[in-house]
Amino acid sequence: MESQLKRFTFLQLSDVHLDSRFLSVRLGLSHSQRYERNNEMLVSLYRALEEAGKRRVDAILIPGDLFDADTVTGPTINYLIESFSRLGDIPIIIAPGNRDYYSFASPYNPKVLQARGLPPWPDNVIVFDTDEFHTVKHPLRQDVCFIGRAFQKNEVEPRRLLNRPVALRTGAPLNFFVHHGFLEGYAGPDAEIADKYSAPFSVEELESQAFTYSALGHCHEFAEVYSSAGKLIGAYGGSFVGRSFEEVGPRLALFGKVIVGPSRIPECTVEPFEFDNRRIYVAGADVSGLAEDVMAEELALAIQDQGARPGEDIVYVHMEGSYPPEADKTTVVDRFRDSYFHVRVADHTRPDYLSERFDERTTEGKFIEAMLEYKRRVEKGRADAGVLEPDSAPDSVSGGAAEDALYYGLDALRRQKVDIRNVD
Ligand SMILES: [Mn+2]
Repeated sequence: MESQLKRFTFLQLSDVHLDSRFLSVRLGLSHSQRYERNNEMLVSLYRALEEAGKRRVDAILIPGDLFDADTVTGPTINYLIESFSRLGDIPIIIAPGNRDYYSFASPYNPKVLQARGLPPWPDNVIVFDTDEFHTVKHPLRQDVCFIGRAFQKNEVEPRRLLNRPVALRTGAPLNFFVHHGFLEGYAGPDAEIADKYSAPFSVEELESQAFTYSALGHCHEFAEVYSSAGKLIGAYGGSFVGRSFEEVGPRLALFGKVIVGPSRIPECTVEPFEFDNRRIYVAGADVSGLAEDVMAEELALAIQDQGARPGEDIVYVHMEGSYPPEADKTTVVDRFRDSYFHVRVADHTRPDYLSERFDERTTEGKFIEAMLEYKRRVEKGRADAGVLEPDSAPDSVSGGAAEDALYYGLDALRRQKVDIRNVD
């Protein structure tokens, strides 16, 4: 019977990265798009909090990287304070991550807010502020505790924090772990990013702890964590909004539910929920040998295949191949550019100059020969020096750069106009 069951519900969201600089660089958004996007991110967050309020969840769990501490603005903090205070007595539990780290200058610090002329965090906001694990009681529920810690700087945390039992000292039957760190075995697209391997832990280490459920942050793909017995013991919600081309498709927050039945063993479930109206998609096409209109069609199809929604989404198109030197590529992208919120093109195509015959006595012929020889020389020099990674010696000329120079030169000779390749 439902009356015999104990229920606990929550909203989990993390890795929102409000006001992160990153948004501007890779996506190539214009100033006004960036402004719009920043506002939309706040609105998406507001929508999530509103839904949590409507559902009367028992808590909101934020396992880190809510904002980027170094760039977050006063108005954004103010907006968070206002949005959180609208939730009344629903507790919001924050475990600061490496981006929203709790330093003496952190906006989480009440003294900083006071100094900046901002209102204090409302009473329902609970922020872990030391790098040791701490336990806090749910303000309204005797049977519930939260355990967490804070990053105190934006640095990799090398320690295995879960390799011994975290002391709960609660006596409460339901213990929620709110934690920012890297789960070994996580295989999302961001798993290989430098500095991701921070505060590492294994499933076994997590399972050995006495937590009912672990709300996890830091990894940017939604991922559930199961015990060896097949029970859900935690989850990453993933990044809350898409900010880069590694964060494609729907971005999620989680509504979670824990039910304790007659067996007294808690059963956890999470339901993903998408709040942001925009998604990022990546599409690519080889346009070799295609006429302009076919090229445009090919690219449009590649974008549609990924599931990008016209008018709403941000699309990254990767073009490769070679095309006839006389083709006018400039109008190709314009045909579908306005169909999406934003289209970013990485153009790795080349005019097909070298497939033509060239007379060795002409300026072009001599130039091509000299540049090909130059390319061979720098590549050999690099190989001799043991430089294998194309990007590892940015100060010296690479074979790729020599080839770029060759094509730019031919552009200039043939067409009196140089197409700078968009190399991201
Ligand atoms: Mn992080």
